[in-house]
Amino acid sequence: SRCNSSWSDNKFSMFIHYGLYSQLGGVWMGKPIEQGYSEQILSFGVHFSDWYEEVANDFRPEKWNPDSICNLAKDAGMRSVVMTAKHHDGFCMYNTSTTDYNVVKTSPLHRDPLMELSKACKKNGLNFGIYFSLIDWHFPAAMPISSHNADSITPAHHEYNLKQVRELLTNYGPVSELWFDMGSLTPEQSKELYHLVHSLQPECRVSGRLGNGYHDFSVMADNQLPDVPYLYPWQTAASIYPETWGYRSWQKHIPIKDKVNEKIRDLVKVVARGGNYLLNIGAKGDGSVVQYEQAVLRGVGSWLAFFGDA
Ligand code: FUL
Repeated sequence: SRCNSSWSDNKFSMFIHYGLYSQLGGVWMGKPIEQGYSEQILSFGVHFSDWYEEVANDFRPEKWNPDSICNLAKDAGMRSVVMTAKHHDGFCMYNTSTTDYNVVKTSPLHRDPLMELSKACKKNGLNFGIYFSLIDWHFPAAMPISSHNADSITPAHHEYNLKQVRELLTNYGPVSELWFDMGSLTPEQSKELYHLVHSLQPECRVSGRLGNGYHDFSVMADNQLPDVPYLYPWQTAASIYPETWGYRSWQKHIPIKDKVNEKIRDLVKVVARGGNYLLNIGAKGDGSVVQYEQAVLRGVGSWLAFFGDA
């Protein structure tokens, strides 16, 4: 597959996990849920109960401010921003005609966080990318759920994914990367999605987690840092704390300077081996960014501005 130099130039990028789970912040029925990542609380804490849907009634992205998020990314020395359009919980953070289970429909504000971010990225000269979960714990035809992940993608679920990906690549401007995650697809399903992406946006880079070898760049395991260089385009996606990607209200923090040093070291390790480093923030339910995470990103950015001639 072709190598897009602009994607390879995105050495350091921002990942954003923002969805219904952000509203829960890792707490269910007053109890901190320690098992699993907080963005997967539907599986580990709520145990697939329909009650999770009701979280949508309280979900209001009133402090979602894509311009300030873009400023934070730029302060950090990042060149692109990749946001969760749909995570495993199936809740769409964008305007879709495929389901009413989407933020524009359910939230009283009727805002489209993904659209606002896409526009802000354009305005701020940043590339804009989209995370899309291939598994969906809400779509009925994706059932039964045999474990916390689906073992396969049913034909109806695949059609649903195709429709959603088509919307995302038609309505949200230029997308630098489509970060497919976690599917157990047949080779035909992977191939069809891969070609759909390129037919709609030839420059969009497809992540390795689409499966079956259909990708433009490979993705390491979560938070994995390789010891050797790779020539093929690749990326490490990392979270600020390995325990979670989604916002966790009870997360413990080590001193900021230690966390900044850790992330600078990881960034250098990845970039020196030829990879791209995608560092995550977990927005709160109202869309605001955790102070600690802002400080960490700005700390890395100050170091880059001082030492790096990026
Ligand atoms: C994983 C997902 O299962 C996590 O929830 C998270 O989104 C991470 C970036 O990818 O595979």
